[in-house]
Amino acid sequence: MALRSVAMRGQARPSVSAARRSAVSAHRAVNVVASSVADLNKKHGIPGSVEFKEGKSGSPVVVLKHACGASAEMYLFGACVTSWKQPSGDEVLYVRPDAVFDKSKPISGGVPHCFPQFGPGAMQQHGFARNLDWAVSTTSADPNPDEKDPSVEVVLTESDYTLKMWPHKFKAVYTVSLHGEQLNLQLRVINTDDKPFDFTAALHTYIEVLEIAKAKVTGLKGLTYLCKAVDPKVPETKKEDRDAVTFTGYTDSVYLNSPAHVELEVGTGAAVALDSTGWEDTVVWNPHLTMKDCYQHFCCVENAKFGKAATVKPGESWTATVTMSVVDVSN
Ligand code: TA6
Repeated sequence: MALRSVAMRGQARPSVSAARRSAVSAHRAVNVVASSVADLNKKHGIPGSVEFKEGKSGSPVVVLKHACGASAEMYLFGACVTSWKQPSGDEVLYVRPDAVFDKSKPISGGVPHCFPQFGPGAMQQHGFARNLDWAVSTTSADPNPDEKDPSVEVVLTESDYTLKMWPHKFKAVYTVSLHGEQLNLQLRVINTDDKPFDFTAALHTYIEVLEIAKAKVTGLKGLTYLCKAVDPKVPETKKEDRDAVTFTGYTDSVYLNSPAHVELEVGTGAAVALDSTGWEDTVVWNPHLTMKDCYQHFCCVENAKFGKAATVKPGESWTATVTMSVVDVSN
């Protein structure tokens, strides 16, 4: 079931349903790569809150369940969040019909990572983080309404494969948690090397819309943006003069220095709000007729660090967060 029904019932709300919580309290910190779902559950599972299962093509998935009824799922391959459901069962994210889960390529949908390069460049498109297995380091949950919620932390570090593309030692720590109905995503990149490094990055978030002609992105008026619609390697610089960005053709725009709060209206009276820190830019992408069978059903609104690359000195880190909430914009 899609998000489309949320606002129709007038149930969209950004707040936490604290009264219905009864989560199991636990906290585990183990830095071991578990090889099977059973091992993952034994080492990191918190019954009722954080559970592991076999996803498509047998690929391990971590499932977060909040006592309010919200849930999220993330494949460890690519640390790709592929599902975020409201207590009503409405799905917020979108996974493309051509997505594959056998690790032969990145998962096309949900929230794939672009790291340590966003877009085309010296290495493969969008870097390597989306096509590698991330390791579970910590899971937690807490019964207290205003404290911790179901959460999983996964890590990615350098390997021979990454060093060939990007000659730097690093630790990327990604924390996914549910705060009631909200989805919280935090990425921390630590320089474990002895020289500074630069990177660009994004969370390439696919959100389901009722139909693309009804979708609107607000909060971007007045911003300078890089229009990549003609040639992504040679973007045109433009100024956004629309109150709301709408979709009438192929759209691939990087809005520079965007505000912390951006909303995507999905066409039903509901919107997905993205409140971020650390991510300085916002990318809006819809493939239009280049993906005839699915472009009508989603829009990507991506928190990015692209206009100015992040620079991290040895022993230091860079952190960015986004909180995603469903809000009612029907009035
Ligand atoms: O974020 C927008 C974008 O960079 C587009 O240029 C388009 O290529 C899209 O990502 C999808 O990239 P992918 O490599 O996942 O097909």
